[in-house]
Amino acid sequence: MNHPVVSVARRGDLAVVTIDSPPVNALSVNVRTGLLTAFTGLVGDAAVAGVVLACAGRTFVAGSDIAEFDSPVFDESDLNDVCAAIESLGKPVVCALHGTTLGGGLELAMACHYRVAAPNTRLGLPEVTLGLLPGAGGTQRLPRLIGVADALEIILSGSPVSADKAQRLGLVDAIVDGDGLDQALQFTRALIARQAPCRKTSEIAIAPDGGLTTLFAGARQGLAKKSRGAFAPAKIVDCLEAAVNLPFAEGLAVERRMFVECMHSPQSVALRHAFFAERETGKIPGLDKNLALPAIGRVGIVGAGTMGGGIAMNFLNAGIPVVLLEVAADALARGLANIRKHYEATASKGRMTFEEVDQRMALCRGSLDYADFGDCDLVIEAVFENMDIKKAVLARLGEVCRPGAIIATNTSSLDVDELALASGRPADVVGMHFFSPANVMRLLEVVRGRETAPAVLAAVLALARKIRKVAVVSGVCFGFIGNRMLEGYLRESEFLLMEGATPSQIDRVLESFGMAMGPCRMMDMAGIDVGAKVLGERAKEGTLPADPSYRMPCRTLAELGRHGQKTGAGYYRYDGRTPVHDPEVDRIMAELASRFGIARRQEISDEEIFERCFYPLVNEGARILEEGIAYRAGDIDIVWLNGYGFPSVKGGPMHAADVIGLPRVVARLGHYAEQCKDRHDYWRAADLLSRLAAGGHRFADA
Ligand code: T1G
Repeated sequence: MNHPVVSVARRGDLAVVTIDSPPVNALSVNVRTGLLTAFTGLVGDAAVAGVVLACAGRTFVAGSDIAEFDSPVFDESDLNDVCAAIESLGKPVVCALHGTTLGGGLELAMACHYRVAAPNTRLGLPEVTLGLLPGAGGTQRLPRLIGVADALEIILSGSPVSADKAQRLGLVDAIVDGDGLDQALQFTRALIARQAPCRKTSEIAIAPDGGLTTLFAGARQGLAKKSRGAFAPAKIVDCLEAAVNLPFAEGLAVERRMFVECMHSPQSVALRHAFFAERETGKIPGLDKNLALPAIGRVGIVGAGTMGGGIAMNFLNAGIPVVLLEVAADALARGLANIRKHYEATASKGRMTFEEVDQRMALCRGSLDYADFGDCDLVIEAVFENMDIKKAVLARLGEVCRPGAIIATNTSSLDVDELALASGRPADVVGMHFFSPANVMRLLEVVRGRETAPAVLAAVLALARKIRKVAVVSGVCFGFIGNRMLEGYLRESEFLLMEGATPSQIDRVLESFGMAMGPCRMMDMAGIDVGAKVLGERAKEGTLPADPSYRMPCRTLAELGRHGQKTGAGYYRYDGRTPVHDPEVDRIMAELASRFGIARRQEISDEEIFERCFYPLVNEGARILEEGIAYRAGDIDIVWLNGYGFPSVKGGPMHAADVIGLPRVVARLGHYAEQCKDRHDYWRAADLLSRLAAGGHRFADA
């Protein structure tokens, strides 16, 4: 009996149950019902001595179908029933694993009696990264197979393990080369030949261990410190404890109950939103998926400073040779030495070998001559953030780069169209805005210029995946998506300082919301002088609001040499890397307030601080959407989740605003427009936002 996504075939006295549901064989309702039908069909089949469960395509099951969690079909059939049908089949079931065996896929595998894996298989239970926990027996079967401590670590980290490690732990019985299905069939025949038992994982006893109480207590303490208010991890510990203290069926019931709690939690809804939003960022409306893309096999970088060096490492890590150019030999030597120092630090922590350090450095060629870019497929400029300097570099690149080579600018705010014109070949130009530290931060804003050729855009998006970046496409405007939205957030944090709030109060409010760092600590880390310089450029261009008090705290602190951590003082004074409140800053803010006639207040509520920092950010996001600078609200969320330390359990600013409710956002914008006697349109709601709120819609619907 054949099923659309699950088929049963016979290989002599063995049956092969194959799942074929691209792209990742997710356990959709179709797959679950297909499996249940297949295994219940095999129960009484005396001609079948054993079963192999396998998947077609690039991977064994990579989990339950996440898209179903918000739909009624999710309850149509329970994966636990499938697992029970497999485990109690009464003849050996062996599963053949390959690719990424994750979540419900690993739970399915653990319900089988034996597991064989291809050498590069990755096995894991990443549910916690979605604000969930393994909901089909994973928290009950894994500790029975590999022990409680290792199970706790794997489930709390959500990180997959290699086939080798899985075999060492006892999760995999054999690693097989070549045709995995053939090997699994042979393995099954050998089991039958030696009348090996059907090992039911649910019946494996967990060895009593006095140390488990300490283990669970330690895990809970650890979570209190580092899980930053995440909901699911604590439930995971509860489930593991249930596995130790309760019979399997009761433990499974505890797990089910807690799984459903997690699934309905706002945190999991937000994390699932981010999962799919991240996968949408690469889908560009109107961009032909079958475009012939220029190959990028060698990359040039202009500037070996902090950004240039970090950018170079992304390509070296991906095995792509780099030509790193500087204007002077000492600057070049310094740049190369910095890259080597980074790698050696990583090697000394055991995260790479010193041999690999040499291999990566061997791919990096230093240069003082633009002509060396002649055989590069892509050249990225990462020089000083100044229009004239960058224009000169783009013009030079326009001359030396071969026809068809891509020219990219790492500007974080300047007009990419103007720079593209300077190259003389604007169709070959695109913005690639990396975030510091560029070798660590996953986000890459790809700026599509007016004349950027579709193949250039598509090639850079494909390259971004290769260097493990999350690429989000932005149109051309000041600050693109992220930095443009940051303006309103920083503007209000600085007005609040002049009105009497302290840096630590403002940072505490945003950090308790979940931001990795509040605005004042962030500015101190990024460098107040850097922010002031951009404001200075904009003042020269006349693009600042006609408000003399606009971001004066930043400009004033920079003038006073208080550049932040790097000068030991900014919004805070620094004792080493520890920020300490500095009354001198209060004095400066009070002085600015009197200069600009800004009323100081004794009490400013946490709610006001949060709303005045967060809502302008959302409002600017709405403007970015209505102008078509960003394609989707989800893209904006991915920018903030991967580039600005926005709390993942909140799903990004646009998702968080949808949860708060757009009518409330509009109402509060109106409230502060009145309270702040808004003479500069700071608080005028974006048309799109007003329209969505009035229509009862969400950004997700825009
Ligand atoms: N459900 C639905 N769609 C999925 C999916 C899933 N589990 N995994 C991937 N996709 C889609 C994805 O949206 C994309 O679609 C395409 O597959 C390729 O994915 C009860 C509750 C497997 C490592 O968390 O980590 O099981 O954009 O672009 O980079 O306990 O996808 O092409 O239309 O990411 O090669 C647990 C999630 C679920 C794993 C492949 N499993 N997936 O990465 O491709 S919860 C996970 C991944 C669970 C049970 C519980 C990755 C990947 P489209 P991709 P990739």
